[in-house]
Amino acid sequence: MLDTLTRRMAGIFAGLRSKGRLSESDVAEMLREVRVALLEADVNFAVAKEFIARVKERAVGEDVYGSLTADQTIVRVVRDELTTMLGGETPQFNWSPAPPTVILMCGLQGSGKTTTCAKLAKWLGKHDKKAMLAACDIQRPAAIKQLEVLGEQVDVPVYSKLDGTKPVEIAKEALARCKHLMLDVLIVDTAGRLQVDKPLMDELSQIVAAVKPSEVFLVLDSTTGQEAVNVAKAFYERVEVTGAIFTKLDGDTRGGAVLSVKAATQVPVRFIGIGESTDALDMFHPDRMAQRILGMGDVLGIIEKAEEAIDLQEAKEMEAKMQKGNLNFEDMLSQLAAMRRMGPIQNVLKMIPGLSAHIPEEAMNNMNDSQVNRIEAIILSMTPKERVNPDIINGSRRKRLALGSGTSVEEVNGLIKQLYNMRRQMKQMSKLQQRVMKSKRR
Ligand SMILES: Nc1nc2c(ncn2[C@@H]2O[C@H](COP(=O)(O)OP(=O)(O)OP(=O)(O)O)[C@@H](O)[C@H]2O)c(=O)[nH]1
Ligand SMILES: [Mg+2]
Repeated sequence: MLDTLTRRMAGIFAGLRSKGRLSESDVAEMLREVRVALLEADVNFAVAKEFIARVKERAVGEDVYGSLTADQTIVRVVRDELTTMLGGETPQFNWSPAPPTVILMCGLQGSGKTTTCAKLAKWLGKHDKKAMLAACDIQRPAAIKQLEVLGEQVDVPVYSKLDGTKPVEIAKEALARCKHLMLDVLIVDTAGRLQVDKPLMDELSQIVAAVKPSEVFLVLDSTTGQEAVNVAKAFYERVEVTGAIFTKLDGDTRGGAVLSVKAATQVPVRFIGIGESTDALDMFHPDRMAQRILGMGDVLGIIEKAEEAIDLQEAKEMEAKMQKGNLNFEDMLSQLAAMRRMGPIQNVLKMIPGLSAHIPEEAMNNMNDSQVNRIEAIILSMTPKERVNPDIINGSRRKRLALGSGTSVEEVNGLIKQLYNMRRQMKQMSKLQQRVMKSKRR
C-alpha cells in the first residue's frame, strides 16, 4: 500500500537529516522533491500544490532556517499538514441513537461494494455490534447469491428477496426484520452502474428516504486513480455521502486518490480495503496514515492488530513459561498462529517505523509467509510428545520430520537449535531482571 510513495518520502527526509543546518534553498529543494513524489503517486495536482504552499508558509513561520533541529521541525510540519490533507481527526462512527444503525453502501460497478459489506459486518462484529445485510442489488440474481455466500462466511444474516420486490421495499422490510431481531446494524448493499446516472441516483435517494441511513459509504476502487475522485465529486453532489471506502489498496496501486479525495471533495476516507478476504478492511486514521507515508510507521496500528490476534490469558501463560525458560514447540505453534491472525507478515512489517526506508524493496517483497508455513509444517510433523520435549528428537527422527514436512534436515536442525537458543536467552533475561529488581530493592 503506497509503498513507492513511502519509500520516496523516507529517502527525501533521510537526505535532509544528513545535512545539518538547513538553508531556505535546502527546504525549497526538499519540497520540490516532495511535490514530485506526491504527483507521481497520482495525488491531485491542485491538492499537492496547496499542500506544498502550506508547508512552505509554516516553515517560514516556525523559523526553521538555520536552526539545528530544522529537519525535525520540517518533518513535523510535513506530517501535520499531511494529516490535515488526509482529513485531520479520525471521524467518529455515526451510531443511530435508536438502533439499528443503517449503513448504505453505494458506488460504481465492480468497485467492491458487496465484498465491503461483508468486511464491514465482520469489522462490526469485532466491535461487539451484530449486523444484518440487505441484498438491494436486484439487477443480477448472482449479486444476491454473492451476498448470501459472504454473509455465511462472516456469520451474519442476509435479507434477500427473489420475487421482483423493489430495492426500496427490500430495504424497508430488512430494516423491520433487523429491528425485530434486535440487531445493531443494517448494511444495505446496492446495485452499481457503469457511471453516475439518474436512475442510480433516484434509486439511492429513495432508499435514503425510506431507511434514513446514519452512514452513507461510497465505495471507490483505488486502482482507478483520479477517476475515483471525480466519482466521489459526482456522488457527493447528489447524495449525502458521509464517507469513502477505498478498496484494492493492496497490490501496487499508487493510491493518490486516497490521499486527495478529502481535500478535493470534502468526503472523508473512513475505511480502506487491502485484500479480497473478509478480514482485509482497516479503519482509516489520517494521522497514522501520514506517519506511515513519512516512514515513521504505525505503532498504534501494530498494537491494535496484536491485541486482536493475541489471547490475553494465553499471553500471560506464555510469559510465565518464557521466564522459566521451558518454551516448547506447542508454544511456538500458538505464537505462529497469533502472528498469522495479524495478517500477511509483509503488511505488519510495513507498519514498523523506519523499516521500509532501510530494507530494500526486493527483500521486503521476498519476505512472505512461506517461511512461517515451513516452520509450521515441521512442528506439525512432530508427535505431541516431541513437541513438548524436543530432547527426544534423535537423528533418524529428524530425517523423518524433514521428509514429512517437505523440508530439509538442515531446516529441522535449525529450528530445534532456535528453540534451545530462545530458551537460553529467556532464562538469561529473567535472571537479569531478577538481579535488577534485587538491586532496586536495596
Ligand atoms: N484485491 C482486492 N480485491 C478486492 C477488494 N475489494 C473488492 N475486491 C474484488 O473486487 C471485485 C468486485 O467486488 P464486488 O464486491 O463484487 O464489487 P461490487 O461493487 O459489489 O460490484 P457490482 O455489484 O457488480 O457493482 C471482486 O473480485 C472482489 O474480490 C480489495 O480490497 N482488494
Ligand atoms: Mg455487488
